[in-house]
Amino acid sequence: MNKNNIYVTQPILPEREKLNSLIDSIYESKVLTNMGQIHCNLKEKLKKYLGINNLSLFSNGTIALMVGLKALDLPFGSEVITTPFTFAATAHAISWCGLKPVFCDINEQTMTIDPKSIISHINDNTVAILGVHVYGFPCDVDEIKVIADKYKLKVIYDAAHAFTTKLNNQSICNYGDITMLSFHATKLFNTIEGGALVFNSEDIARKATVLKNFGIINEDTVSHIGINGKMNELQAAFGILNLQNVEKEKNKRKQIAEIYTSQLQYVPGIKITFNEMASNCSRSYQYFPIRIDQQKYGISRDELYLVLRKESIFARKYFYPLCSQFTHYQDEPSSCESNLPVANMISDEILCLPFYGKLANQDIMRICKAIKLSQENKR
Ligand code: T4K
Repeated sequence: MNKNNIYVTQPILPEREKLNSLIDSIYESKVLTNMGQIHCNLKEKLKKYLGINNLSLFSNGTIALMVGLKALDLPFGSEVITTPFTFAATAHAISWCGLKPVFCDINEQTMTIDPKSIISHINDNTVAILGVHVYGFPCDVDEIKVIADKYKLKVIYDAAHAFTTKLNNQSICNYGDITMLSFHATKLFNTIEGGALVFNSEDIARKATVLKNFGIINEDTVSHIGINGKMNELQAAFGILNLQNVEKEKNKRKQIAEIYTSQLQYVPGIKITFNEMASNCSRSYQYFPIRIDQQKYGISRDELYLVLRKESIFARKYFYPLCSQFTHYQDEPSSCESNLPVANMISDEILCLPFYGKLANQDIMRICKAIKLSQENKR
């Protein structure tokens, strides 16, 4: 990586001395994985941090999501309604579990799954709804609950971007049957790779915890077709230490978000998506997505992306292409453009700007200047 390049994110890292001391304890115990002491400590700390009762740690968010779906015992081949405006992992986890993702459209303000569109895709094969709290915008959890109760559907949330999101002063993980968190290096809170499931039922929590350990109950009994989804001790050590720095990182990102907003909110054709967030939600500070209205801005999102790259600024088009445009899904009836007008529009307009605590003020100003100049040059 070139030192002068500005990437979309940069991970927080534990202090070396503190990490060394945890590594010493791993060397001493010789326990490297299989739910050791550091793993158990992290689990308890996360439960406290999130204010929840049932949580299981995983080696990454994708495996967590797959195990979550498996734990719900959904019939093979049945349909799960989801959003196409997400990372590949969401739709792929559904497919890997032998289920069928059915894409519905999203709400223009929150960019999350649209309840009206969910209803229009429900049929006799529908068994679950998988919503994504994209960029930390909460899905319409109340409306989704009403729909799920009415049609007897399970609800799973992908909260990969929503570790610190709160709705009505409660963690967003309190909604749905299961919520998945990602602790990948690119996330606000990271364990290098890693993830978790949060459950509203102890029974499902117990089952998912067995599933992530090959389905092993004890030395004599293997009760399920499980997989290896365990978080190891080194990942957990990163987690214990990074958790101490999450609030600090979040506050720095808050300041950066304020600078971006003040610099860019009056640039014609630039929409700061977070200006649309409802007042009962608190932000996750995971990404800083803007939308580019080509008519008003003068150039397209793709052109701005290239202008920034020339300046060594590596913004990212999360999420373009849509999952519905991937080779494997593109021929599904629910993938056609007319079914997903809002998702297609936003996927062509979205750009996630570099966003991390160590982003220097002069770099933020450089990014804002490049965005303003591209617009002015088109006048
Ligand atoms: N659901 C949703 C909605 C998700 O967004 C994701 C993951 C998942 C599920 C699955 O969770 P996990 O199984 O990953 O736990 C990245 C991440 O790999 C992925 O975790 C994330 N979403 C997705 C949105 O972004 P890439 O291919 O864009 O990452 P990459 O390697 O290009 O990294 C972006 C930039 O971050 C780099 O240009 C530099 C910086 N970086 C990255 C890494 C990995 C670092 O500075 N250090 C690093 O170690 O996918």
